[in-house]
Amino acid sequence: MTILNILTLPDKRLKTVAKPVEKFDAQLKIFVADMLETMYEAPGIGLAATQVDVHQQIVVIDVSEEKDQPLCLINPKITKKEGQQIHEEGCLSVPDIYAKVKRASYIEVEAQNEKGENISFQAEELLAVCIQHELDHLKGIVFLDHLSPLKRKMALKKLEKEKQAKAL
Ligand code: K2U
Ligand code: ZN
Repeated sequence: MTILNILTLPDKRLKTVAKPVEKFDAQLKIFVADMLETMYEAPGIGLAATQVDVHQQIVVIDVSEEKDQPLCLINPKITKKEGQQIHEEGCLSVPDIYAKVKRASYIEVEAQNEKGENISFQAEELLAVCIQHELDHLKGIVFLDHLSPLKRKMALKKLEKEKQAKAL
């Protein structure tokens, strides 16, 4: 398996809108395995294909304590949103930047798994936050886009400073 390169802001490829997956073949299964390995190694609790410069509607998630409950969502759609929750979010594509984001507290999801089988389920709390965060990536949206213009500008400035400091 392969650790994939994760794009970071201000890379404009993160703004790409992902296309639906049509072929559920061995190559897709290998790519999903590489995404999971990349996510666990980062470490993170979610990863969207957009973040590794593959613009297809694929996300992997694992919010379990033991990191042994991987979830792969292909061509995912949120079919119902209810309530509100505010959660401190980070992002593997926006390193070392954290901000509070308001999202739905309860969602219903329809997707396909890596075999192409239809799945549907409900999610709350951190799983709901993570799914909304990852499905944003498939639309070319990062969590900073939910912040006020001033907070987003401050976050991007901090990100730039940290990148410059790392480059020294
Ligand atoms: O998309 C990503 O970069 C993965 C995020 C997913 C995520 C962000 C915020 C809240 C829930 C999920 C990474 O896992 S960032 C690392 C992280 C892990 C746990 C909580 C917050 C941030
Ligand atoms: Zn992210």
